[in-house]
Amino acid sequence: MRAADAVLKYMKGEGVRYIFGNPGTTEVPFMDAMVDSDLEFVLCLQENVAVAAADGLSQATRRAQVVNLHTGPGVAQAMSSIYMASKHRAPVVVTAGNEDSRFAFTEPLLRAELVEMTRPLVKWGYETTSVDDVIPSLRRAFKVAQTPPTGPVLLSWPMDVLAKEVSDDIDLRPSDVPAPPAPDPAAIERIAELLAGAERPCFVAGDDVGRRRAERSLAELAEAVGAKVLTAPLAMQQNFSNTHPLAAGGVPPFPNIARAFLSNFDVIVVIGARAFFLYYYQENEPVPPEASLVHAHPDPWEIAKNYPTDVGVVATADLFIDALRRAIADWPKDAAARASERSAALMAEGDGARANTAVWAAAEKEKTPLTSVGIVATVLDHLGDAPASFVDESVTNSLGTRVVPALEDSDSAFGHKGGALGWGVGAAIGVALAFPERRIVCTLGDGSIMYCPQAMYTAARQRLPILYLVMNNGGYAIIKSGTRAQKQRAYETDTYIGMDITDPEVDFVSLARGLGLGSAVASEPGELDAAVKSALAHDGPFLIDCKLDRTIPDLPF
Ligand SMILES: Cc1ncc(C[n+]2csc(CCOP(=O)(O)OP(=O)(O)O)c2C)c(N)n1
Ligand SMILES: [Mg+2]
Repeated sequence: MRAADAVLKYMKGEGVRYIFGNPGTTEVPFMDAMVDSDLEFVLCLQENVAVAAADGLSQATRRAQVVNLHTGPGVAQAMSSIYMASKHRAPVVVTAGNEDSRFAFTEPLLRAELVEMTRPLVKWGYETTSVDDVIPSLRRAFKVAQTPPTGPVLLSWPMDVLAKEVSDDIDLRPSDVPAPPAPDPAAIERIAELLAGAERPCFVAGDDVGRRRAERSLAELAEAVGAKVLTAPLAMQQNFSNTHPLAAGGVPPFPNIARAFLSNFDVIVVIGARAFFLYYYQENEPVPPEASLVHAHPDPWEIAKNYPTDVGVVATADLFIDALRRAIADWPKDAAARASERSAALMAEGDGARANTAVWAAAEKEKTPLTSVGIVATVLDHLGDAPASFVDESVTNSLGTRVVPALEDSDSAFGHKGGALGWGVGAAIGVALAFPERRIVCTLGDGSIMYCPQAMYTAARQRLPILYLVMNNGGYAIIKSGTRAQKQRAYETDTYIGMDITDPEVDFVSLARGLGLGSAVASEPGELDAAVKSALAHDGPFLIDCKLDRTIPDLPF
């Protein structure tokens, strides 16, 4: 068989079902092999969409997923999503064709140094120049991508190499992904001791908690310790149930408020998050110096990177939490009694929180102009008990998607943390393919969706049940807010250059229709109600252009 046929067989053995991509001449051998493969090629009309969809699918399945791109142009086009995959630590295997190696030396049109181009963004990159290395390098790519700390990898395939023959008996077995090591028992003991003496401990849950599906185990740990659980700034997944009485919300990515949040605690245990991934410079450090900081992360680079750290542990979140739970089970009686008393008090304190959210959301539903909280609450009314996952890139309107729905596990919500907008429209495709029984609710800013609107074509082609909700506030509200906060010329003149999307307005209803979606506009609650009804009855994706208030929000810049 040809090397390209072997590649597809190998991928199938790794559990791959979809290949996201956009082909060119250098991918001809690969696409020819697709004819006889039972893997499904998901055509994306822009390469960022392909990588974002693979990113969403890899995060939702916790397995490596594959993209196939067109040499220099395709990889260059995909770069912002490769950047996002690296920030998300998403195990995406990026493959790309390259020029025929027999004349690559002459620097022809389709020759590109893909390994060089992507070097800062991937865990490992390799160009296969010998047909004998095609399968071994692919095997290594899957292993590297999936070994914690996980992340994207790149393979460059000169087209003549993939077209060559390999033996029909070639070994196509995948490698086992090495299990992460157990955390250092001495460090776990010290942490258990620190927590035994704590009066106001907290856990800060990062994306490794969701990635390793450790959110329930974390809840049991927090109940045993008597500790609130915050989620880390710019969380990707739902790393802790927002209905749990110990849930204390997300630490905002602004240092001043992050400090205000963390000042309530004397022992801060950060699990599987960067400490801390922030958005905007402010004078305060988020970590109060009088608190003890404990940090567990699978990547040793992250530990003690920025702040004095009392105990650091290299560990994935699940193994860390399990080890700490075992150590805490051995606490002396008096420490266990104090923790249990504190736990009961904190649980009682948090018990009523969801009821208040429901009252707030109900009031928001009645408002004209619409608000994001009201919009999400309306969608939830229509969804009832139907399973759903949320994918969010709605910037200043994210709060509604994370607070209003009951998000009880790490499959229920996905967000982005790299900052390169345009990810969400495509990522929703990957999440929808991972969870075919779920409705996907994808909330997007009117600015964000326009970086990659062509993702919607792929969603329509795959007939995915994605509800795209455009939070249309007429432009870049967050940048306006940040500019105004400088109190300089924009503030004095109330003029925001390059931040309005109003002249002309984008006609999202036509845009979506043109790409094969159902669509509707909603400016007030009655219209929204009718639009959501149509959306849920529609076979395939549907976009609602939700008209929001255009007042510039006051953000904590
Ligand atoms: C690829 C890319 N280009 C530019 C930016 C800078 N940027 C950050 S937020 C933002 C505005 C987002 O607007 P929108 O999605 O409508 O959300 P809103 O702020 O209005 O809530 C921009 C342009 C970015 N993050 N990514
Ligand atoms: Mg906007």
